[in-house]
Amino acid sequence: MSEVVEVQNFVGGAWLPASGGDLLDNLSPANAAVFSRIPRSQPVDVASAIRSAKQAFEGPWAGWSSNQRADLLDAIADGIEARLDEFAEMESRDTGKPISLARTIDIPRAIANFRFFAGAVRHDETGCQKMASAINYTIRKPLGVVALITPWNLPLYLLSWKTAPALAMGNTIVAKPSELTPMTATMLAEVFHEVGAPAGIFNLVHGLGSEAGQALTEHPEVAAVSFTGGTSTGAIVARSASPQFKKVSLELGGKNPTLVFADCDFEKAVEGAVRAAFTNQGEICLCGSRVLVEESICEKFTEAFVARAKTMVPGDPADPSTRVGALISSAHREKVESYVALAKEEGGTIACGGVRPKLEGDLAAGFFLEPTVVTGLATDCRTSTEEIFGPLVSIHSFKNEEEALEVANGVRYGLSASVWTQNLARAHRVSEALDTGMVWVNTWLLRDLRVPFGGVKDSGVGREGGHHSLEFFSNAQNICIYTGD
Ligand code: TXE
Repeated sequence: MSEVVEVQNFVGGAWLPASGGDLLDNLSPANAAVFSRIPRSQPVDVASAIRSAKQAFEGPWAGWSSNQRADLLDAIADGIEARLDEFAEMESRDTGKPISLARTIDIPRAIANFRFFAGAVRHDETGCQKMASAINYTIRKPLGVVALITPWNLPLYLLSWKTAPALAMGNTIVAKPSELTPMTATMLAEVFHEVGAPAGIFNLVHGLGSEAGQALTEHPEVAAVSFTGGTSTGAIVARSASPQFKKVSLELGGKNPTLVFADCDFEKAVEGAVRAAFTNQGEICLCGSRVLVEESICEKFTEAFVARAKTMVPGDPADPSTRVGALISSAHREKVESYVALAKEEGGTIACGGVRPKLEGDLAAGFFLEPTVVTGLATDCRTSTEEIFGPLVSIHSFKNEEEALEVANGVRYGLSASVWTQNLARAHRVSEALDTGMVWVNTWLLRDLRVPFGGVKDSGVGREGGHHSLEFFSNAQNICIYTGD
């Protein structure tokens, strides 16, 4: 048995337990074993982290130039990179995701986020509007203390996506990672400590969403809340932050369609649709969980899709050859399984998966579920329209473009979509008609960090990425100077 690690909060540059001393168990999804304990922070702990962040905001940090802040972000990136394997192993252990994914996507992307925003703020510019008798120019000012609340599916990736632009613009941070995946956030705090970052610019408070998270969003000294998580939690966050007119960015759920037209490159479309469905066990808000296929190729496509899904056998996340790992928790696996049962009640056929794989040894206790494909469902039933956030997709056929769009847009979510066609005019037409914040054509999850990231409808409010993030984490101030008639 490996030792259970006790993690602490990082406040004002020091490691501290929660004031009441209460701890929460943190499990490894691959074997259900407790491997760390985290502070169950209370509002008083959150208040003390906010105080530290406020002091840091008003201290020497306020005088740092954007170049100095960019240098710090680069040093953080270097610090993570120097421990890349350790970060990847921890992320895989904490989330149940395959180590190959953590090593090639999650951690490299976290490093890239710090480097990207270092570059972005170094090259940031402002405009000047000249009038006959005056000149206007705009400066951007930091907001103050910002709250970053992040989920369990891409822990370091999403925390770094918010931390880097927040610091780049001169804010100070109180971060609350998901209580289910506290480890790489703690390692990030270690890196801040190692590189000698000013105390209090990055504070980390562990605990439950309803306690520590809620206290953070409600606190009057928090100027902005950047939240990624479930749609219903997003509504709670908006309710507590809005009365105080805090800036709020909400990146929420999705039920993203993959639209496959008969004129697609068939092999590439199958491969892309399977990747969109099951990457990270389907636990990414961008996953394509509804596959809509043109009638004339639907049967052939479904056969190929199912054949490929069957090759995605869940296995030990620590094994470099594993492509599908464990779900985040027992409760989450039960939620996904409840949709397997619901799909059957709603008249669907389970074409593959839907059951727990049989794994040996410790892994037998892990939260694994086989990639699941459901056919024969109505497009408006609950399974076809609600966010499941796991390895379960439904395949539906459509007759024409109009029907495809009606189904694609017929849900409360509007985060992303992917379109598979070789007809250029259709690619443009369909993309524009989709009610989503992002569309991929003949690809999926190809990301340029400059482009706007975010959704419409119940998928959220606001955009992250490039200058969108820099604008969110700052207030514009226009200065108009009278130059004479
Ligand atoms: O997320 P929560 P959960 C979806 C997915 C999943 C569902 C629930 O469908 O099944 O959400 O997952 C903190 N005030 N996504 O319950 O609750 C919480 O501690 C302030 C989509 O794990 O949204 C955590 O740090 N904070 C998604 C963060 O919010 C609160 C990723 C997210 O947790 C809080 C994850 C409160 N009252 C789940 N309550 C995506 N869009 O990528 C909780 N939190």
